[in-house]
Amino acid sequence: MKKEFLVPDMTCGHCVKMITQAIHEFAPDAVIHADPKTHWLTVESEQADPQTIIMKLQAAGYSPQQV
Ligand SMILES: [Cu+2]
Repeated sequence: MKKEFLVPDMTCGHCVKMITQAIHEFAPDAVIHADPKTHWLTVESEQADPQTIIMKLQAAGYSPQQV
């Protein structure tokens, strides 16, 4: 299943790395596309539900919005 988020404070490659790690920690199957220029984050995963993704990214210091 594919989930899309807008993460305004994902602004560089470091953010992309941190966000990718935070998601892979609980959903190793996730295929992640993250673009720091558009702040768009796409997560394809059977394991990761949107609420958990938002919670984990907030814990990592980011402000994701589901779109
Ligand atoms: Cu950054």
